[in-house]
Amino acid sequence: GCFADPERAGLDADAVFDGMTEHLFFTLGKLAPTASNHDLYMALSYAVRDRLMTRYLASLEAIRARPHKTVAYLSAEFLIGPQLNSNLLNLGISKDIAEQALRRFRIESLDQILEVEEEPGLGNGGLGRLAACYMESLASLQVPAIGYGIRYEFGIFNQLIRDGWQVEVTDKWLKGGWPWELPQPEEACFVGFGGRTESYTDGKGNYRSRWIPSEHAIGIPHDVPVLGYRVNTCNRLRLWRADATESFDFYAFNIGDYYGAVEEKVGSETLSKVLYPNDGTDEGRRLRLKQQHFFVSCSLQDMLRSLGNRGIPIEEFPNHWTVQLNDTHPAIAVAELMRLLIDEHYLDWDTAWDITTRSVAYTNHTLLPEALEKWDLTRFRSLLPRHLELIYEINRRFLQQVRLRYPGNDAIQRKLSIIDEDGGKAVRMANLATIAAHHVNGVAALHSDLLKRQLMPEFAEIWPEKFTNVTNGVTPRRWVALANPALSRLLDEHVGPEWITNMELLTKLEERQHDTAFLEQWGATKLSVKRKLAGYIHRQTGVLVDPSSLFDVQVKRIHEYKRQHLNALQVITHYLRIKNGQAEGMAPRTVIFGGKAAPGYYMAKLIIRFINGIAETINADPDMEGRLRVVFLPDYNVKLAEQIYPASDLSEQVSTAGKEASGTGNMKFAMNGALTIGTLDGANVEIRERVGPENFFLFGKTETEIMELQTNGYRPRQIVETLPELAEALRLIGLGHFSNGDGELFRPLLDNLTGFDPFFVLADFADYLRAQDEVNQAWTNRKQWNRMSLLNTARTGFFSSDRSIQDYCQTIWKAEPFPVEITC
Ligand code: DL6
Repeated sequence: GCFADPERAGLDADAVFDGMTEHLFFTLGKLAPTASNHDLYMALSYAVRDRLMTRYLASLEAIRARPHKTVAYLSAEFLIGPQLNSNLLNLGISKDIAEQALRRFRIESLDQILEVEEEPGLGNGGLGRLAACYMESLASLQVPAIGYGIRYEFGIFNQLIRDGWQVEVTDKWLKGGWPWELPQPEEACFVGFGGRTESYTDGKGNYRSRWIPSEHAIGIPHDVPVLGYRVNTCNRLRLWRADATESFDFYAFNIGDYYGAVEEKVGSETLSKVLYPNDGTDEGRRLRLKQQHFFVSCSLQDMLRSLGNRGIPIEEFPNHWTVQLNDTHPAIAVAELMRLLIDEHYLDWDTAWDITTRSVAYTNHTLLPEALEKWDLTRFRSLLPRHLELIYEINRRFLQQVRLRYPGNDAIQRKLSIIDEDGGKAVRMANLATIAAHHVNGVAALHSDLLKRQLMPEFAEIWPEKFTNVTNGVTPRRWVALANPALSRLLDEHVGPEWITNMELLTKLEERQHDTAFLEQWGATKLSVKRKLAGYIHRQTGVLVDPSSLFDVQVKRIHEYKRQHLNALQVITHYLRIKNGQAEGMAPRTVIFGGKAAPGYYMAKLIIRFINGIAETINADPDMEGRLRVVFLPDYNVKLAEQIYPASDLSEQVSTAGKEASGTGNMKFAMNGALTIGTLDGANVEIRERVGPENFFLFGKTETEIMELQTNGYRPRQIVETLPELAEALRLIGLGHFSNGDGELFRPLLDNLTGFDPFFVLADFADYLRAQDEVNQAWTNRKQWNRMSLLNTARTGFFSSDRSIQDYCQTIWKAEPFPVEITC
């Protein structure tokens, strides 16, 4: 069939201009002469969206006409970032073409329009952003896929800094209208909650169970097209918005209970209201479980329906869908798929279990015990009574196997059981996911290894073939081509434009590692990008920074295990060396921090206050002029990240070994030519292996050494006694030097560090200072630095999400590319 409306498919400037003109008038009801930048952003976005539609519909039609296995990526978070520029790039509408069209509306640069775009903050951090990179790579590799998630009305909060403290502000990302979604009310799904279960005998005399929910919600899909890079494949992100089933409960309304009548409506609509702002902690809120079941149930119903619509027998499910659980947030899928197959499609247990276990795979993203989801049993039962019955049966059958394998070993049974019987009873979602999944993977080599050895040794013994690793990756389209056009031009020239879909080609850069002129060009390119960031820093914070100083950057969620406070302590030492005249040969530095703290995480918020206190003191001190600057950039998000990674010289990846599952920021920095100062944690290990140990500043205890320290008794106070620079830094903090004389403000942080230091900040401090001195040395030989920087870019092709997706396709999903043809 023909999908192209040639009028609306043209990619040249005239066609884009015509599209904009039409949308401005007919879609937005605006006249060109009075259109605001936001109007023009909307008009350009609609014009671009028109150009996605040909590919989007052709992709849907291709799958309908010729069934092919589709990846269903289930994730509570998709941190997709701004859409306009990415769609322009992937379509092949250059900046120049877009600007030719915009100039006819008196707009000189595309950046003016990109600036007004609101980004949907539908994720907390790494996990959500990974899902977005994977969706982009799936489309670019022409693998049919749907990302299933929630269309939160309010995404991750916006962060303001007031008096040095984080203040959270509601993220109203939809307020100006969001042009990238296509609501599909006709494909709505019903989801039940609460109520009870009952047994009955069906017409054939079979004994069955069913669920009578007490409450319902409707999920309305909102589809966001995800176009691959210069291909016809345009997949979608299907985000569910919760609606009430009835506007009013008419019975309650008639008896005069007006407020009671609107209660259920309001209750159902709050379901997709807000993203929980947690990263690395599990608050175990009832509404969160409700959200999870809501989007998972809608998504599975949608998958089953698509088989039905195409006349494919339900037993074929695993050949048409491969369902990836992005962490345990969608793990209820195991029980819900069983319920749908048994209760609603009348399959027997064994068939249903066979279908489920052949379809579902699980990715673990954290070993932190506080981040492993557990649901209080009573709460779980009251919300999902039928699911609990099914989970009990899954567990009973599984524990029978365990009993055969480990006769009389009660401890192993208790440990592997889906039901946690210690203390308050709870449902362990990671155990449920692991038992049902055909593959369980970690997200970096070290993490996958620790997953097997520490978190799940018994599961790994029972099912060694189930456990595997897929090291994370990031999309080079967004994180190099879009974010760093200056570097991209250089790569195009010296490697050829194919690097963008084949990052391994970047090794060709190594030929230039001794070419002085090229290294100078490399350094000049970085400097040009740093100038732009310096301008942004000045506009945002009022702090003037020198673009030729070393940009030393730590951006990520604020968490004790990520150790922003270790970095902050190092900054104080640097400051003291300058003050004490011991800073000879220390190069000027600009230390940049950014990141949000979970609103309920007191210590993380205090760390933000701490960094801002240090920044204030240092930036106000005339002795620091031209030598040291510290900035905390508020509201770290995808848009800001796109400005920061390309402008960084040094990437701070200083988490306690064994705590960061992978990290993905570390990859974005290295690709953009920043050198890493880091521990042997997460994907740092693999980055170092690839870029070469001589191009990486390693410090800190290994995961094994940390464990030993923990077992043998760790006394942080003793460390302070042996390190005068550290003692002096802590003493000044205690005196209120960084808090306007208030010696109490950072007391909890000091007590934490000198008392327990749960993340071994002080244990790694001396070695961190040593590595920072090495950084300083290396920076003074700029040619050598540029060479190291070039080698980082040249050797980090492995960390393209294209490689990760190819790994998933081959080892876990058994999914293949399915090129889409457009016939006219
Ligand atoms: O896999 C994506 C990302 C990793 O890069 C991070 O290392 C990891 O912390 C993050 N995990 C989560 C889950 N909750 N926690 N913590 O966000 O996943």
